[in-house]
Amino acid sequence: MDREIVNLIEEERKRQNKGIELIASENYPSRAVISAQGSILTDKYAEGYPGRRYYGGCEVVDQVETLAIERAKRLFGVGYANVQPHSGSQANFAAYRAMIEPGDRVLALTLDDGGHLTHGSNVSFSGNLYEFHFYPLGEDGRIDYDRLAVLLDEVNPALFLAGYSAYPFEIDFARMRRLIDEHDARKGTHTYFMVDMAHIAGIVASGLTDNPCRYADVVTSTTHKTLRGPRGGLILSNNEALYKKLNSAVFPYAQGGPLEHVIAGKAVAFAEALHPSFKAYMERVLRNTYACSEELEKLGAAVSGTENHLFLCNVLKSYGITGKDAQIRLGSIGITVNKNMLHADTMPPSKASGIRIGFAAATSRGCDEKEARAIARIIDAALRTEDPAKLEPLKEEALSIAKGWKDIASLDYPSIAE
Ligand code: DSN
Repeated sequence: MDREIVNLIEEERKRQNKGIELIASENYPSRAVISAQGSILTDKYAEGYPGRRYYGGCEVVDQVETLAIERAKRLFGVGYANVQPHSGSQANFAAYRAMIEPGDRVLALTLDDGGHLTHGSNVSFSGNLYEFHFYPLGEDGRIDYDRLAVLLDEVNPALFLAGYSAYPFEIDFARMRRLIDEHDARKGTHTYFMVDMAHIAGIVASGLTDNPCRYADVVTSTTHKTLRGPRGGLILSNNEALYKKLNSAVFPYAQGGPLEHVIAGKAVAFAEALHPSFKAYMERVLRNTYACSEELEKLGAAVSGTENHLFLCNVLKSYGITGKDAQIRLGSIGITVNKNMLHADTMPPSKASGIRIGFAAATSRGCDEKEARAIARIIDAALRTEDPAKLEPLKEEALSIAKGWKDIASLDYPSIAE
């Protein structure tokens, strides 16, 4: 046994259990997911797809991957699912490859407003391979659909991209589809529509928000955020003309051997998300997020408001400290958040004016609305003081809330596979 690593895993388990996790992109998968992911399926090479592999001995992993594909298709109501992407970034890489050529124009959300590195940042492949143009949020922090219509005509992109990392409101995918169709009709063009639903995949799966697969040519996702599976990526589509292109964009273009142990974890998570109790979990996530946001607002904080699992708080405006300092202060009392750029932020990304707060993880451990409101009061009090004597009781209160929740290594969720 590798004592050093075992000890570090134990240390991390204690850290996760001890505190309150509010990073909006994190969650706690079930023991069933972790056990599938930590299984001997990691031993098997299986380049290719079920029934069409480059190695012998794939009879069993073919069944694993087929189960994952079929469950993903059922969960999201699509004709095509590729469960092989190792991450959301690789899913996006393959999705672009299937639809557009290097140098093509893409219209995506401004990165500071909540886009992702793979949505056109110059430090990622996306900004290098493609010509990204950006749409900003409106002054109210929401998507300005009228401006989108204008920008579609101005930029004339080959691909329009929606789906964000820090957007707290519902996205009107149907309206985006209409805008793209109207633009194409006006200009005699064809624009692909892609949605990266990594953050909201669990909300989509539970039917609590509109399903982008109904409107987009390709939908990419991660499997670990609100969806609560293993770390990994996913590509979905109802555009039959793209199925083969998407497969070959993942393998052999972007990746070699699929991680069948992770794919098994994805299959387990999809079966859990297909269980009716998953919707109740997502409803609790939304209620907790709203409760925390509302309580902070009552206390005078400048929050974005929320219609999903996350919200933003302008800590510079509310408390006169940067997002970075707020992240450090809250970390010191056992609450983990991340600093976040805000619309038209005047701070550099390394400091940022805001923090992002999400409740997918805390809710998995048992957080309720009363606790979400108590957490808001602790956050507000902690961001108003630097005095260690005042922070200490807040830390005790935060840790005692987390102590009442389930141990992260003992989480089991109902599944349709049982
Ligand atoms: N790192 C993820 C997030 O925190 O939103 C995006 O990939």
